[in-house]
Amino acid sequence: MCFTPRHFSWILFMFLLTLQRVAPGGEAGVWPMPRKMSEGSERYALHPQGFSFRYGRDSSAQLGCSVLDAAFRRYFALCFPENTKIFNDDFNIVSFVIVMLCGTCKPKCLFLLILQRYSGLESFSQLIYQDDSNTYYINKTEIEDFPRFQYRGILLDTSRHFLPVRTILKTLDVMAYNKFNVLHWHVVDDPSFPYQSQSFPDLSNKGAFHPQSHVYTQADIRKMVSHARLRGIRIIPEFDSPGHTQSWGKGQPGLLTPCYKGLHPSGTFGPVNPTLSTNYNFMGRLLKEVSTLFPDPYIHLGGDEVDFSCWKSNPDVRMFMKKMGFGTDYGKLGSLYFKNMMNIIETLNKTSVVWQDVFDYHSSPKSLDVVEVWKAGCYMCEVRRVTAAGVRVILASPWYLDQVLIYFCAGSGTEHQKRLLIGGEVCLWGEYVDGTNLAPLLWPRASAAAERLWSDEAQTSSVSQAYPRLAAFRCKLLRRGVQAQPLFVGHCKHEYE
Ligand code: CP6
Repeated sequence: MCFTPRHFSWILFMFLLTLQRVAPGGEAGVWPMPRKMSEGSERYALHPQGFSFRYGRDSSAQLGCSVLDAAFRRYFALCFPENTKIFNDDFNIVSFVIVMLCGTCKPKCLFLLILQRYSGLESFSQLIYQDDSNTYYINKTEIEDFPRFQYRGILLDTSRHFLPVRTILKTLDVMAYNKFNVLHWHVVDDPSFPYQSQSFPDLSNKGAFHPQSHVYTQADIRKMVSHARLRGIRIIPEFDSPGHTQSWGKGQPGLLTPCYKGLHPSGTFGPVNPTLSTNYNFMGRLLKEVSTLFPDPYIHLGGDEVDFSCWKSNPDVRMFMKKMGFGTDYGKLGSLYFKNMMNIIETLNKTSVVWQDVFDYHSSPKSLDVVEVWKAGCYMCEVRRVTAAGVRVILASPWYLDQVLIYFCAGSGTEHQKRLLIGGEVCLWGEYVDGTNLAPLLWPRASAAAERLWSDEAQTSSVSQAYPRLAAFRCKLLRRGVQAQPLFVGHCKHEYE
């Protein structure tokens, strides 16, 4: 049996420690805070040469489970940053064993027990520290853990600026350190279309900042999806429409609505023209390609900030409105567009996510699958409105990183409504972000949201108690080569090099 990232079952990790006890003195701690953690004062020395992660005899996962085999290798290097070249898979080395679903232990063993859905390795790695002679230690610790929300995301925007593939891969690594499990990839938008489509190569040939150097090839995307999967992260692509589509128009003539000034076309274009069946055929073919490349069941359709004024100006659109009996309610035209888009998504056996705008202008909002709430103001009011309609919600409002408001009052409405709030995400929009500043903008600020999404609300609502823990976690990020920005005055034992 093996894991799939979406089906991490309850796993019992047991770390059997058989080394001699030494004096206490750790700087341990796990971010985001586990549900239950009791850290003993006895510490145990760890020797990389004599350490290995193992599958227990009774473990349901065994060697050959590629996700875990790869995780053991990565976490060995993360646990012992100065000994990354060593990796023991020689079964004669007797040292530490990860036993999954194992009930037996030799006498004199010590247990570090971590019970959670996944990422026990991450928690384990954060507990290891070094003394001044660089010996590795871990304190006797018991952890019981599971996430508060199933959806813990980060939005990256690759249209305002191109983000190099290696930057995205590195971000996926750091997301895993924070137990984030969704990358919401806002791939395309007005400024550029960096997705290289097999069926419609002109979209990126004409719509990307550069047709070769500033595009994501199908191979690039497969690499990202696989890198994410190994870390328990889903990638949800967003192809935002009908607004935010200026870059699409360059490679797909006829897609966008020609805007009019009086009786004549003004030469500018507005949202996707919702009156043409050819446009839905195009969208169907594009999204079919996208759905085979991204295995995740969700596809984000966007739908935010649709400016109706261009539709209003266009005589063909006005005639269509008349024919459909929509009057002057352009929300009905938006609804029609989304009904057609969601039919496409349904035939692809996918679930669609839309921005809250669609819920607000849609004539049958109950038919939506998942709504992402992003506007400021009383966003919990909006969450209640959406969940009252029986629709699932992802909350982004409190975590716009240009206006950080970290603490939100969850648990609003009936028990059923609470269950419909499936999680939240940090949005890092790309207007002022590229490969040079992404890491310090994200980390450790997104780490604060990670804790709201993972940990028990009551245990983690004090900013003053979170501060020293977050400062310590930020030092651990530096130690792993992440350019996380400082919280305030202070130092780390290992500064960024
Ligand atoms: N781009 C797209 C954006 C934003 C949205 N959609 C946005 C709006 C307001 C703020 C930040 C970002 N840049 N496509 C809204 C979801 Cl404050």
